[in-house]
Amino acid sequence: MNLFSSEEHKNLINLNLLGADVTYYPNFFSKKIADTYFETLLIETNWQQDDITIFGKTYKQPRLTALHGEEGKSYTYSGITMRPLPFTSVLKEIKKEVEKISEVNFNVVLLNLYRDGQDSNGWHSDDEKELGKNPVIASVSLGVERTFHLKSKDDKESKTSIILQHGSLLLMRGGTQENYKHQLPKTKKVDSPRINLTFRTIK
Ligand SMILES: O=C(O)CCC(=O)C(=O)O
Repeated sequence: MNLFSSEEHKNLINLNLLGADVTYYPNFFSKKIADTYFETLLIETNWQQDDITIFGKTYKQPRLTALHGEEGKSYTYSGITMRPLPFTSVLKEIKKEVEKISEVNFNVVLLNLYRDGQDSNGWHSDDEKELGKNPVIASVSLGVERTFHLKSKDDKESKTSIILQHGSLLLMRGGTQENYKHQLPKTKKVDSPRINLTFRTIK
C-alpha cells in the first residue's frame, strides 16, 4: 500500500541549524492513516510509567513509554534499562516507511505517550553510547500537536521551535545529538494525548 504520494514528500522543511541535520516532513502519513496508527497504538501498547533518576534524585517519568525492537537490543537512558518487546505489525508497517526515506535500518522504537499537556520530555540529547556517533533518529508524531524545541549546546540562547503535527516525521541526523539538545515542554493549551515514536539503531 502506498501510504503517501511523492508530491507530499516534496513538502519538507530543512531546519538549517549549524552543526545539525534536521528535516521535517509535515504530512509524512495521511490523516486517515495517522488516525488509524494513533488509535491502534494507544490501545494495543503496553504503556508503562518508569521512575527515572536525574542527578541522584528519583522521579516518576512525566509520560508513559514502551520499547519494541529486535531481541537483545536493550536501551538504557536516565538510569532506566528497557528490554524490547517484539515489533508489532503496525510498528513494522511504520518502520518500513521511515526506513525508505531515511535509508537506515532501525532495530528499536521507543514509544512515548503524553497523556495531556502536563506530560513532557525534558532537555536531553539522544547520545547514548549504544547509538554510536551521529545517530539517525526518525521521530513520528501522532495525535495532538505539540511544540518541540532544539537548542545548541554552544549557544544556549538560540532556541528553535517547531510544531510537530499529526502524521509528521522529524528526521535528526549528523551532528544533531552531539551539538544540540531537544525537549517537549509542558503546555496548558493541550488536554488530549500525543504518541511519539523514535526509531533508533542500537549497535
Ligand atoms: O516526543 C517527542 O517528540 C520527543 C521524544 C524524545 O525526545 C525522545 O524520546 O528522546
